[in-house]
Amino acid sequence: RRMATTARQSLKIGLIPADGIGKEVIPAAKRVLEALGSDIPKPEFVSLLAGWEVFTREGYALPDETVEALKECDGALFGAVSSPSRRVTGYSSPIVQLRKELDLYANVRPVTSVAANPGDKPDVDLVVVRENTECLYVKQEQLTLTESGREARATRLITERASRRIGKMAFEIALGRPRQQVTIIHKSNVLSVTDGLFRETIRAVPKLSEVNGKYDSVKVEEQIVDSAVYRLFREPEIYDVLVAPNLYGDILSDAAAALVGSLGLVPSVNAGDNFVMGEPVHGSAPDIEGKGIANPLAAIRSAALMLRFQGYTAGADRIDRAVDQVIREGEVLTPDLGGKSKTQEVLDAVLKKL
Ligand code: GGG
Repeated sequence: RRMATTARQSLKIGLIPADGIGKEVIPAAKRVLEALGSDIPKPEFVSLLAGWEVFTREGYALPDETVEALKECDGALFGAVSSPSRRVTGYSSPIVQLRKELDLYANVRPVTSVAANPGDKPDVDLVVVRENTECLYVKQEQLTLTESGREARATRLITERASRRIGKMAFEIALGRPRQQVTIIHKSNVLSVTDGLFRETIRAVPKLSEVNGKYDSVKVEEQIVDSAVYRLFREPEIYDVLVAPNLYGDILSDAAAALVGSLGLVPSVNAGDNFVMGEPVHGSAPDIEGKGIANPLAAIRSAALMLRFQGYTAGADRIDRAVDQVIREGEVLTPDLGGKSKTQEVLDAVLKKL
């Protein structure tokens, strides 16, 4: 999927490392973009703030200046955020808010293993297309006190509009892949109204008049979410593109990362119709923060995926090939992959392969 790119002199990229190891892996991704030379317009970086640490210092997790500056950028890279599990007055997850503010309605998460030889078919090669703006992440939760104790409720929003656009994104991505298959993930045997609408709307996408038969070659399957997780672990090769509501997509893509060795390898982009923000799937990993051993490959691959969405295929291919070579050789790997190398050493190895 490519955004329309006009020939430009420079590429303005907002960098939001946010919390924890985000501050270690985003500079690595920046360094790789800088090393691409003429494969992309000269990158110009804008450092921006967001996250829990900013909140504890300033009282807000997503400064208005960050959102305004992003609107002037051609793309962005986000690191990771450490929201607390308890409710904190005045705090709201900046990544969830950013996706809404910029209408980045799709979170696209390719999960691909590296084949033993270049050109061989990888054992795992799937893409989770996660709806990014709705479901339980609308964060409408209420706590009430009843005669029998506290009662918590959450609203789960599924709209036809959001389901249709994420469906179109999934079909579009499937169209560019050899298997051309979309699996709709839902639980409409229990949640027949919300998941029922999601499933029905996506099934109807290929028949939309404006689609004009474009997706007729794409095979449509569906799977109940719990059985999808089971089959993902037993026979990942059955999947190509999985399209899911926000919460199922979040969980499924982290689970799928286990199939390729580490969460530290899985990239994503938050994509809208006019803007794309790369983001490693992993979180802020406070247990390893500051040790210099965070795996930078997911962030580096997220930079490649951002470029791919922007239409800079040559630059994206170069990064992906370099990362694959480093993984395939297996000599310079961080501890999450069983290695002993530092973030900087992995970055240096990628730069050498570029
Ligand atoms: N880069 C992905 C990431 O930050 N994951 C952690 C996450 O999703 N956190 C949600 C939050 O803290 O608000």
